[in-house]
Amino acid sequence: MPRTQVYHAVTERLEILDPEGKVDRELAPDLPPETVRRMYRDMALMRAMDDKALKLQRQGRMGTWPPIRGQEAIQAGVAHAMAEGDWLIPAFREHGIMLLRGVPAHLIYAYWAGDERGSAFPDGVRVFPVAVPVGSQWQHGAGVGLSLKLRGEPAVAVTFGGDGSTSEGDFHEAMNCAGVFGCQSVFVIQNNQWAISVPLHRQTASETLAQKAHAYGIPGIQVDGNDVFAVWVAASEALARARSGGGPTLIEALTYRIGDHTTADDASRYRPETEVAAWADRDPILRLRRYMESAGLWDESREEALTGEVHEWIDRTVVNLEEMPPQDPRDIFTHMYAELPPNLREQMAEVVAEVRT
Ligand SMILES: Cc1ncc(C[n+]2csc(CCOP(=O)(O)OP(=O)(O)O)c2C)c(N)n1
Ligand SMILES: [Mg+2]
Repeated sequence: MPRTQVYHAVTERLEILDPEGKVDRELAPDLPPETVRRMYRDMALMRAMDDKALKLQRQGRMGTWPPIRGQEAIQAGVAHAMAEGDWLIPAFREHGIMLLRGVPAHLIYAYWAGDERGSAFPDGVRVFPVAVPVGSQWQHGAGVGLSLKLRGEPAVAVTFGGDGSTSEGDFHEAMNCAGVFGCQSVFVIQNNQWAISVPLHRQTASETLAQKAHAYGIPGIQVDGNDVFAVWVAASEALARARSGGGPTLIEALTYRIGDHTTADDASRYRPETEVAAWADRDPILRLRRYMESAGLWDESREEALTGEVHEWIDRTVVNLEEMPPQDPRDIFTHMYAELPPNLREQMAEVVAEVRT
Protein backbone atom coordinates (compact mmCIF):
# COMPACT_ATOMS: atom_id res chain seq x y z
CA MET A 1 0.00 0.00 0.00
CA PRO A 2 1.50 3.36 -0.95
CA ARG A 3 1.48 5.68 2.02
CA THR A 4 0.80 8.73 -0.08
CA GLN A 5 -1.20 9.36 -3.16
CA VAL A 6 0.04 11.67 -5.84
CA TYR A 7 -2.63 14.16 -6.74
CA HIS A 8 -2.67 15.31 -10.33
CA ALA A 9 -4.97 18.27 -10.65
CA VAL A 10 -6.89 18.07 -13.88
CA THR A 11 -6.73 21.41 -15.56
CA GLU A 12 -8.60 22.30 -18.66
CA ARG A 13 -6.42 23.42 -21.57
CA LEU A 14 -7.81 25.32 -24.50
CA GLU A 15 -6.28 25.50 -28.00
CA ILE A 16 -8.23 26.58 -31.06
CA LEU A 17 -5.76 27.90 -33.62
CA ASP A 18 -2.72 25.74 -34.33
CA PRO A 19 0.70 27.04 -35.46
CA GLU A 20 -0.18 26.36 -39.12
CA GLY A 21 -3.22 28.60 -38.75
CA LYS A 22 -5.81 25.78 -38.79
CA VAL A 23 -8.79 26.21 -36.48
CA ASP A 24 -10.66 23.64 -34.45
CA ARG A 25 -14.11 24.22 -35.96
CA GLU A 26 -15.96 22.95 -32.91
CA LEU A 27 -14.27 25.38 -30.58
CA ALA A 28 -13.75 28.37 -32.89
CA PRO A 29 -15.62 31.50 -31.82
CA ASP A 30 -18.02 33.03 -34.30
CA LEU A 31 -16.23 36.35 -34.69
CA PRO A 32 -17.10 38.79 -37.49
CA PRO A 33 -14.29 39.05 -40.10
CA GLU A 34 -13.83 42.70 -39.18
CA THR A 35 -13.06 41.73 -35.57
CA VAL A 36 -10.52 39.12 -36.64
CA ARG A 37 -8.79 41.65 -38.89
CA ARG A 38 -8.85 44.15 -36.05
CA MET A 39 -7.17 41.65 -33.71
CA TYR A 40 -4.44 41.18 -36.31
CA ARG A 41 -4.01 44.92 -36.74
CA ASP A 42 -3.83 45.42 -32.98
CA MET A 43 -1.11 42.80 -32.69
CA ALA A 44 0.78 44.47 -35.56
CA LEU A 45 0.66 47.77 -33.65
CA MET A 46 2.06 46.05 -30.57
CA ARG A 47 4.89 44.48 -32.58
CA ALA A 48 5.78 47.85 -34.08
CA MET A 49 5.69 49.54 -30.69
CA ASP A 50 8.02 46.86 -29.33
CA ASP A 51 10.49 46.94 -32.23
CA LYS A 52 10.69 50.73 -32.25
CA ALA A 53 11.19 50.91 -28.48
CA LEU A 54 14.18 48.57 -28.70
CA LYS A 55 15.72 50.77 -31.40
CA LEU A 56 15.07 53.95 -29.40
CA GLN A 57 16.72 52.36 -26.37
CA ARG A 58 19.82 51.44 -28.38
CA GLN A 59 19.98 55.04 -29.61
CA GLY A 60 19.81 56.38 -26.05
CA ARG A 61 16.31 57.80 -26.56
CA MET A 62 14.55 55.37 -24.18
CA GLY A 63 15.45 54.35 -20.62
CA THR A 64 14.74 50.64 -20.65
CA TRP A 65 12.08 48.44 -22.22
CA PRO A 66 10.66 45.01 -21.42
CA PRO A 67 9.84 43.44 -24.79
CA ILE A 68 6.46 41.82 -25.43
CA ARG A 69 7.36 40.00 -28.66
CA GLY A 70 5.50 36.69 -28.78
CA GLN A 71 2.98 37.72 -26.10
CA GLU A 72 0.73 39.84 -28.36
CA ALA A 73 -2.10 37.29 -28.68
CA ILE A 74 -2.69 37.24 -24.93
CA GLN A 75 -2.98 41.00 -24.79
CA ALA A 76 -5.14 41.35 -27.90
CA GLY A 77 -7.37 38.41 -26.96
CA VAL A 78 -8.11 39.72 -23.49
CA ALA A 79 -8.53 43.33 -24.65
CA HIS A 80 -11.09 42.29 -27.27
CA ALA A 81 -13.05 40.34 -24.66
CA MET A 82 -13.21 43.27 -22.20
CA ALA A 83 -16.08 45.76 -22.01
CA GLU A 84 -15.77 49.52 -21.87
CA GLY A 85 -16.17 49.92 -18.10
CA ASP A 86 -13.73 47.17 -17.14
CA TRP A 87 -10.48 47.95 -15.35
CA LEU A 88 -6.99 46.81 -16.32
CA ILE A 89 -4.42 46.33 -13.57
CA PRO A 90 -1.11 45.64 -15.35
CA ALA A 91 2.31 44.53 -14.19
CA PHE A 92 5.11 45.83 -16.44
CA ARG A 93 4.94 43.72 -19.64
CA GLU A 94 1.47 44.81 -20.68
CA HIS A 95 2.14 47.69 -23.09
CA GLY A 96 -0.03 46.01 -25.72
CA ILE A 97 -3.19 45.74 -23.70
CA MET A 98 -2.58 49.14 -22.09
CA LEU A 99 -2.57 50.60 -25.58
CA LEU A 100 -5.78 48.80 -26.54
CA ARG A 101 -7.45 49.96 -23.33
CA GLY A 102 -6.83 53.59 -24.21
CA VAL A 103 -3.38 54.58 -22.94
CA PRO A 104 -1.80 56.70 -25.70
CA ALA A 105 1.34 55.04 -27.09
CA HIS A 106 3.57 58.06 -26.49
CA LEU A 107 2.68 57.97 -22.77
CA ILE A 108 3.62 54.28 -22.61
CA TYR A 109 6.96 55.27 -24.13
CA ALA A 110 7.27 58.26 -21.80
CA TYR A 111 6.99 56.01 -18.73
CA TRP A 112 9.85 53.82 -19.95
CA ALA A 113 11.84 56.91 -20.89
CA GLY A 114 11.74 57.88 -17.20
CA ASP A 115 8.98 60.47 -17.42
CA GLU A 116 6.41 60.51 -14.61
CA ARG A 117 3.80 61.94 -16.97
CA GLY A 118 3.77 58.51 -18.59
CA SER A 119 1.63 57.32 -15.67
CA ALA A 120 -0.93 60.13 -15.94
CA PHE A 121 -3.53 58.70 -18.29
CA PRO A 122 -6.37 60.67 -19.86
CA ASP A 123 -9.61 60.85 -17.84
CA GLY A 124 -11.84 57.85 -18.28
CA VAL A 125 -9.02 55.42 -19.10
CA ARG A 126 -9.57 52.60 -16.65
CA VAL A 127 -5.98 51.40 -16.43
CA PHE A 128 -3.79 51.32 -13.33
CA PRO A 129 -0.19 52.51 -13.59
CA VAL A 130 2.61 50.04 -14.32
CA ALA A 131 3.50 47.91 -11.26
CA VAL A 132 7.20 47.01 -11.19
CA PRO A 133 7.27 45.46 -7.67
CA VAL A 134 6.69 41.87 -8.77
CA GLY A 135 3.28 40.54 -7.73
CA SER A 136 1.94 43.64 -5.99
CA GLN A 137 -0.72 44.18 -8.64
CA TRP A 138 -2.54 40.89 -7.91
CA GLN A 139 -3.86 42.28 -4.65
CA HIS A 140 -4.90 45.52 -6.29
CA GLY A 141 -6.87 43.43 -8.78
CA ALA A 142 -8.67 41.53 -6.03
CA GLY A 143 -9.40 44.81 -4.25
CA VAL A 144 -10.77 46.54 -7.32
CA GLY A 145 -12.88 43.46 -8.05
CA LEU A 146 -14.28 43.56 -4.52
CA SER A 147 -15.00 47.26 -4.77
CA LEU A 148 -16.90 46.78 -8.06
CA LYS A 149 -18.97 44.07 -6.41
CA LEU A 150 -19.78 46.20 -3.35
CA ARG A 151 -20.79 49.12 -5.56
CA GLY A 152 -22.96 46.90 -7.72
CA GLU A 153 -21.08 47.97 -10.88
CA PRO A 154 -21.26 45.43 -13.71
CA ALA A 155 -17.56 45.87 -14.48
CA VAL A 156 -14.61 43.53 -13.99
CA ALA A 157 -11.04 44.06 -12.75
CA VAL A 158 -8.61 42.31 -15.09
CA THR A 159 -5.17 41.81 -13.58
CA PHE A 160 -2.06 40.65 -15.41
CA GLY A 161 1.15 39.17 -14.06
CA GLY A 162 4.04 36.91 -14.97
CA ASP A 163 4.79 33.29 -14.08
CA GLY A 164 7.48 34.47 -11.67
CA SER A 165 5.02 36.63 -9.78
CA THR A 166 3.02 33.53 -8.79
CA SER A 167 5.82 32.71 -6.34
CA GLU A 168 5.13 35.88 -4.38
CA GLY A 169 2.85 35.69 -1.35
CA ASP A 170 0.81 38.53 -2.84
CA PHE A 171 -0.45 36.23 -5.60
CA HIS A 172 -1.77 33.62 -3.17
CA GLU A 173 -3.27 36.20 -0.84
CA ALA A 174 -5.07 37.82 -3.76
CA MET A 175 -6.45 34.49 -5.09
CA ASN A 176 -7.61 33.52 -1.62
CA CYS A 177 -9.29 36.86 -1.04
CA ALA A 178 -10.91 36.83 -4.49
CA GLY A 179 -12.29 33.33 -3.91
CA VAL A 180 -13.64 34.04 -0.43
CA PHE A 181 -15.26 37.35 -1.31
CA GLY A 182 -16.34 36.47 -4.85
CA CYS A 183 -14.49 39.44 -6.31
CA GLN A 184 -15.42 40.61 -9.82
CA SER A 185 -11.90 39.81 -10.96
CA VAL A 186 -10.19 37.97 -13.77
CA PHE A 187 -6.53 37.11 -13.26
CA VAL A 188 -4.33 36.49 -16.29
CA ILE A 189 -0.89 34.93 -15.93
CA GLN A 190 1.34 35.61 -18.89
CA ASN A 191 3.38 32.45 -18.45
CA ASN A 192 6.34 33.25 -20.67
CA GLN A 193 8.33 30.52 -18.88
CA TRP A 194 11.07 32.81 -17.59
CA ALA A 195 11.43 35.26 -14.73
CA ILE A 196 14.61 37.02 -15.83
CA SER A 197 17.02 34.01 -15.73
CA VAL A 198 14.83 31.73 -13.59
CA PRO A 199 13.01 29.07 -15.63
CA LEU A 200 9.48 27.93 -14.84
CA HIS A 201 10.55 24.61 -13.30
CA ARG A 202 12.52 26.52 -10.65
CA GLN A 203 9.44 28.60 -9.95
CA THR A 204 6.92 25.85 -9.20
CA ALA A 205 6.60 22.08 -8.91
CA SER A 206 3.00 22.26 -10.15
CA GLU A 207 2.21 20.84 -13.57
CA THR A 208 0.42 24.04 -14.49
CA LEU A 209 -0.04 27.45 -12.94
CA ALA A 210 -3.77 27.31 -13.67
CA GLN A 211 -4.28 24.43 -11.24
CA LYS A 212 -3.34 26.72 -8.36
CA ALA A 213 -6.87 28.13 -8.75
CA HIS A 214 -8.35 24.90 -7.39
CA ALA A 215 -6.81 25.49 -3.99
CA TYR A 216 -8.67 28.78 -3.75
CA GLY A 217 -11.99 27.41 -4.91
CA ILE A 218 -12.05 29.33 -8.16
CA PRO A 219 -12.03 28.13 -11.78
CA GLY A 220 -8.65 27.90 -13.47
CA ILE A 221 -7.90 27.29 -17.12
CA GLN A 222 -4.72 27.04 -19.17
CA VAL A 223 -4.85 28.43 -22.69
CA ASP A 224 -2.42 28.48 -25.57
CA GLY A 225 -1.19 32.04 -25.19
CA ASN A 226 -0.06 32.22 -28.82
CA ASP A 227 -3.61 31.57 -29.97
CA VAL A 228 -5.69 34.72 -29.94
CA PHE A 229 -8.95 32.80 -30.34
CA ALA A 230 -8.32 30.56 -27.33
CA VAL A 231 -7.40 33.58 -25.23
CA TRP A 232 -10.50 35.45 -26.38
CA VAL A 233 -12.81 32.52 -25.59
CA ALA A 234 -11.36 31.90 -22.13
CA ALA A 235 -11.35 35.60 -21.27
CA SER A 236 -14.90 36.10 -22.55
CA GLU A 237 -16.19 33.25 -20.40
CA ALA A 238 -14.31 34.46 -17.34
CA LEU A 239 -15.47 38.05 -17.79
CA ALA A 240 -19.11 37.00 -18.25
CA ARG A 241 -18.91 34.89 -15.10
CA ALA A 242 -17.40 37.70 -13.02
CA ARG A 243 -19.85 40.26 -14.39
CA SER A 244 -22.86 38.12 -13.52
CA GLY A 245 -21.81 37.46 -9.91
CA GLY A 246 -20.13 34.10 -10.57
CA GLY A 247 -16.82 35.14 -9.02
CA PRO A 248 -13.21 35.24 -10.19
CA THR A 249 -11.24 33.10 -12.64
CA LEU A 250 -7.55 32.42 -13.07
CA ILE A 251 -6.34 32.12 -16.67
CA GLU A 252 -2.85 30.84 -17.39
CA ALA A 253 -1.79 31.82 -20.90
CA LEU A 254 1.18 29.69 -21.88
CA THR A 255 3.65 31.47 -24.14
CA TYR A 256 7.36 32.28 -24.31
CA ARG A 257 9.44 35.40 -23.76
CA ILE A 258 11.12 35.68 -27.16
CA GLY A 259 13.16 38.75 -26.24
CA ASP A 260 15.48 39.55 -23.36
CA HIS A 261 13.89 40.27 -19.98
CA THR A 262 14.56 43.95 -20.60
CA THR A 263 17.10 45.92 -22.57
CA ALA A 264 19.36 45.55 -19.49
CA ASP A 265 19.45 41.74 -19.89
CA ASP A 266 21.25 39.31 -22.22
CA ALA A 267 19.17 36.12 -22.30
CA SER A 268 21.70 34.27 -24.48
CA ARG A 269 23.75 33.83 -21.30
CA TYR A 270 21.19 31.52 -19.71
CA ARG A 271 19.03 29.84 -22.34
CA PRO A 272 19.65 28.00 -25.60
CA GLU A 273 19.05 29.62 -28.97
CA THR A 274 17.26 26.48 -30.15
CA GLU A 275 14.55 26.89 -27.51
CA VAL A 276 13.98 30.50 -28.53
CA ALA A 277 13.89 29.57 -32.23
CA ALA A 278 11.34 26.79 -31.63
CA TRP A 279 9.01 29.25 -29.92
CA ALA A 280 9.61 31.95 -32.53
CA ASP A 281 8.13 29.48 -35.04
CA ARG A 282 4.89 29.56 -33.07
CA ASP A 283 4.58 33.29 -33.54
CA PRO A 284 1.04 34.43 -32.68
CA ILE A 285 0.84 37.08 -35.41
CA LEU A 286 2.01 34.80 -38.18
CA ARG A 287 -0.43 32.15 -36.98
CA LEU A 288 -3.41 34.47 -37.25
CA ARG A 289 -2.25 35.70 -40.64
CA ARG A 290 -2.08 32.13 -41.95
CA TYR A 291 -5.62 31.55 -40.72
CA MET A 292 -6.94 34.77 -42.24
CA GLU A 293 -5.30 34.02 -45.60
CA SER A 294 -6.76 30.53 -45.75
CA ALA A 295 -10.19 31.85 -44.75
CA GLY A 296 -10.05 34.52 -47.46
CA LEU A 297 -9.97 37.37 -44.94
CA TRP A 298 -6.52 38.67 -45.85
CA ASP A 299 -4.26 39.20 -48.84
CA GLU A 300 -1.08 40.95 -49.88
CA SER A 301 -2.75 44.30 -50.60
CA ARG A 302 -4.35 44.43 -47.16
CA GLU A 303 -0.98 43.56 -45.63
CA GLU A 304 0.71 46.38 -47.55
CA ALA A 305 -1.92 48.89 -46.47
CA LEU A 306 -1.57 47.80 -42.86
CA THR A 307 2.23 48.04 -42.97
CA GLY A 308 1.91 51.63 -44.19
CA GLU A 309 -0.61 52.50 -41.48
CA VAL A 310 1.54 50.97 -38.76
CA HIS A 311 4.70 52.80 -39.90
CA GLU A 312 2.92 56.10 -39.92
CA TRP A 313 1.42 55.45 -36.48
CA ILE A 314 4.71 54.53 -34.86
CA ASP A 315 6.54 57.48 -36.40
CA ARG A 316 3.82 59.79 -35.07
CA THR A 317 4.14 58.16 -31.64
CA VAL A 318 7.86 58.94 -31.51
CA VAL A 319 7.20 62.55 -32.57
CA ASN A 320 4.54 62.87 -29.86
CA LEU A 321 7.01 61.54 -27.29
CA GLU A 322 9.86 63.76 -28.30
CA GLU A 323 7.70 66.87 -28.60
CA MET A 324 6.67 66.65 -24.96
CA PRO A 325 8.06 69.67 -23.10
CA PRO A 326 10.80 68.82 -20.58
CA GLN A 327 9.37 67.32 -17.41
CA ASP A 328 9.36 69.16 -14.10
CA PRO A 329 12.06 67.40 -12.00
CA ARG A 330 9.74 67.69 -8.99
CA ASP A 331 7.46 65.13 -10.66
CA ILE A 332 9.77 62.38 -9.39
CA PHE A 333 8.61 63.21 -5.87
CA THR A 334 5.14 64.64 -6.08
CA HIS A 335 2.99 61.61 -6.83
CA MET A 336 3.87 59.31 -3.94
CA TYR A 337 2.60 61.13 -0.83
CA ALA A 338 -0.24 63.55 -0.12
CA GLU A 339 2.33 65.42 1.96
CA LEU A 340 6.03 64.90 1.31
CA PRO A 341 8.10 63.68 4.28
CA PRO A 342 10.91 66.12 5.26
CA ASN A 343 13.77 63.99 3.88
CA LEU A 344 12.13 63.82 0.45
CA ARG A 345 11.38 67.54 0.54
CA GLU A 346 15.10 68.09 1.06
CA GLN A 347 16.00 65.77 -1.81
CA MET A 348 13.52 67.50 -4.05
CA ALA A 349 15.12 70.87 -3.33
CA GLU A 350 18.53 69.39 -4.14
CA VAL A 351 17.35 68.00 -7.46
CA VAL A 352 15.66 71.25 -8.43
CA ALA A 353 18.83 73.20 -7.59
CA GLU A 354 20.95 70.78 -9.63
CA VAL A 355 18.70 70.98 -12.67
CA ARG A 356 18.69 74.78 -12.56
CA THR A 357 22.49 75.08 -12.45
C1 LIG B 1 9.40 42.31 -5.42
C2 LIG B 1 10.38 42.30 -6.55
N1 LIG B 1 11.38 41.40 -6.56
C3 LIG B 1 12.25 41.37 -7.59
C4 LIG B 1 12.15 42.27 -8.63
C5 LIG B 1 13.12 42.20 -9.81
N2 LIG B 1 12.39 41.63 -10.96
C6 LIG B 1 11.83 42.41 -11.90
S1 LIG B 1 11.02 41.51 -13.04
C7 LIG B 1 11.43 40.06 -12.30
C8 LIG B 1 10.98 38.74 -12.89
C9 LIG B 1 9.52 38.69 -13.14
O1 LIG B 1 9.20 37.51 -13.83
P1 LIG B 1 7.72 37.20 -14.27
O2 LIG B 1 6.78 37.46 -13.15
O3 LIG B 1 7.71 35.85 -14.87
O4 LIG B 1 7.41 38.33 -15.35
P2 LIG B 1 8.11 38.53 -16.79
O5 LIG B 1 9.27 39.46 -16.56
O6 LIG B 1 8.52 37.23 -17.31
O7 LIG B 1 7.05 39.19 -17.62
C10 LIG B 1 12.18 40.29 -11.17
C11 LIG B 1 12.69 39.21 -10.28
C12 LIG B 1 11.09 43.21 -8.57
N3 LIG B 1 10.89 44.10 -9.56
N4 LIG B 1 10.21 43.20 -7.54
MG1 LIG C 1 7.84 35.33 -16.86
